[in-house]
Amino acid sequence: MATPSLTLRGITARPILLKLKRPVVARIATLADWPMILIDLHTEEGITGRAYLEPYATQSLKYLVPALHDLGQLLKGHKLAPLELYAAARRSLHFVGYQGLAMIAVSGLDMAAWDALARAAEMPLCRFLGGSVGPVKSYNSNGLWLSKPETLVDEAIALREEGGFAGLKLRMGRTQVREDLRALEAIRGAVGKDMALMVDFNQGLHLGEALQRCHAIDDLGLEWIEEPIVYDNLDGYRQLAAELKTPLQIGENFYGPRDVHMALQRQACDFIMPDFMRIGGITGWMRAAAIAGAAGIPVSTHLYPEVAAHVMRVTETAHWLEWQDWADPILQQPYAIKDGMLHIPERPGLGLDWDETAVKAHLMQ
Ligand code: SMN
Ligand code: MG
Repeated sequence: MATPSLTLRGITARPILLKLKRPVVARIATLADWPMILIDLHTEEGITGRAYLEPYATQSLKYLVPALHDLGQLLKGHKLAPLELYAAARRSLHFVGYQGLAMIAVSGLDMAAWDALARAAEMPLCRFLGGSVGPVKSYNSNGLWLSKPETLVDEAIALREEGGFAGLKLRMGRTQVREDLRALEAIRGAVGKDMALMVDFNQGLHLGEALQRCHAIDDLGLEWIEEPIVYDNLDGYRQLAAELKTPLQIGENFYGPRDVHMALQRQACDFIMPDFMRIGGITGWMRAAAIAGAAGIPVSTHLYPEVAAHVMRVTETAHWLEWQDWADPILQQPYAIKDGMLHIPERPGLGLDWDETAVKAHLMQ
């Protein structure tokens, strides 16, 4: 059957609020609630593209939901060509800036547009992008926040068992360096030396502290050290990357593919891990991945595991997918994890269909 050309009819964006099973407790913020925006992109042909955004701050829903509705209005009647929609949506918001909320809204539109096209073609998105359905290497990022070392042991084992994981991420940046070291030691003792351990400081340190603390963990065989300092201090990152043996990971705060280019030109990191709501959805990801691929830089993902799984199948230097099950409560069919691999379902597009009963229970008024 020929794939019909699609025409955008409008966007419905619904804000919901979930409770996290294991609250985010990071140096930079504590979050017990997990706000999400469910996007339905309607087409004249009756196909609906679906994607979600998870913008951390509940109050941001008040700005992002109308922005998505505005984009739907603005682009009504346009052919559903994601690269063209991306450009038009970016242009429409460039007076308020290319980054921040503007980019987050464009990213949501973009993911839903790609989903609609792949649904129309009746293919999983990874196949539509020229790849194949298959497993994607993942680490479990569902927990190990800044809690007491005693509780971390049980949690690390539970997290490993959630899907036979070979990688876990823990957050660092407790008041005292020795508390962080105790936490790391406890987790390493619990899960053994073959487990890949990533550590994330969530931008919590200034450069002086970062130099000390990163050197203090530099001989522990960690998979990477993530965001020790504020995300846009590229000179600081360059210094850290030059000094440390452990690979330095940044990128969840890159806004658009050009940020990848800038960070790599400045030699600010060894690895990158763009986030889908900031890098520009699937369009932004594909461009970012091309830049990293050309530079030989391994690429991991940040949040949005269901989207991540598809694009990692077509990413030249794919590294680790970050697994979180945080969207599972509102999905009809959550993705399956087995032997540390995320499995892409044989469903068209991203395969995200809302469990409307659960959505109703969490809808914000
Ligand atoms: C993170 C940041 C914000 C929300 C969830 C998780 C963290 C990560 O930096 O890399 O997972
Ligand atoms: Mg992080």
